[in-house]
Amino acid sequence: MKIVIIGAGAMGSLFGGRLAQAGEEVWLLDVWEEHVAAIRAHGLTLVDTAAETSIRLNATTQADAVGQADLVIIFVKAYATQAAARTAAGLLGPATTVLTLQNGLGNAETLAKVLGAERVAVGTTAMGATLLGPGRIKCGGHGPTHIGSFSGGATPRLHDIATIFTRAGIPTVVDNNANALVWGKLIINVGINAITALTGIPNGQVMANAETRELVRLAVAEAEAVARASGISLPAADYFDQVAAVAQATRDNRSSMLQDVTHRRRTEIDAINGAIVAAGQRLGIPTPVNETLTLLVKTLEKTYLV
Ligand code: KPL
Repeated sequence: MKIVIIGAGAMGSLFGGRLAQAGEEVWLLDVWEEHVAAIRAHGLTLVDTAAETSIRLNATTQADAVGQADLVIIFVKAYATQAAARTAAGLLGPATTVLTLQNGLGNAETLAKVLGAERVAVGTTAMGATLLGPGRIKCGGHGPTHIGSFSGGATPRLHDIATIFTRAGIPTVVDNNANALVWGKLIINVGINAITALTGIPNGQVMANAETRELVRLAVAEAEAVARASGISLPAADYFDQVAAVAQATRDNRSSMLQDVTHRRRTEIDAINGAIVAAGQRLGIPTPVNETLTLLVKTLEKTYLV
């Protein structure tokens, strides 16, 4: 299968590396020239507890060098989805599937508007990775990946994609309720990301500390209320417990939003806590804690973004 990954950060590179190792034709497409140049010159290095492996795969900054894809995986930050959709449009063949495994709400909707809902698939992944530097990725957690059709229709090749991912060491199942899984993952990010970004603590400390635990409880309760009012039947009964479990499983991780503010990058706050606020406003559900977290993260971003 010819697979193009748009957004070759830690997770995009991890997926690309594993799929290339399994013999798939993989292209990494990213605007970060040093990363692309390092991969072209020395291969992509995946650092695992057991070993360091160098993998040869295609990497480019130029979408027009890639050609038609069977599968396009979108891993860019949520605010870059619109641009990624336009790039993906140039890679489509008659049966190309476009899969979003991004954080936040609204990515699949953005892709569907540009590319057509029937070819869009959504998913969540509990695989973990950290970018060590150009061309170097550290493998992190090894959890399941769920994928499903966005429109509920017959998105091309979903089962083949799950088989190929699983064979490549990315255990994947097809799920008919993938949109609800996206909401479930969103609520976990609502509970962890902004709080860690504002306080600088690793994921594990979020529930260990009484004040941040209370903030998680309030932010997550608001998000659950918004999900219910949106007609989402969430896959788990209690997201406070879910956040506790994920925070414990990823206790040494610095959340993606904490990494963003540390490196003075734009965050995904609008697609996470901000998305809960926006949906709450539409549905008449108050979300004061998510609103405060959103405003604080935006204030922090303004101290370093021009
Ligand atoms: O998805 C994550 C993120 O950091 O964005 C969690 C689950 C919080 C793990 O760090």
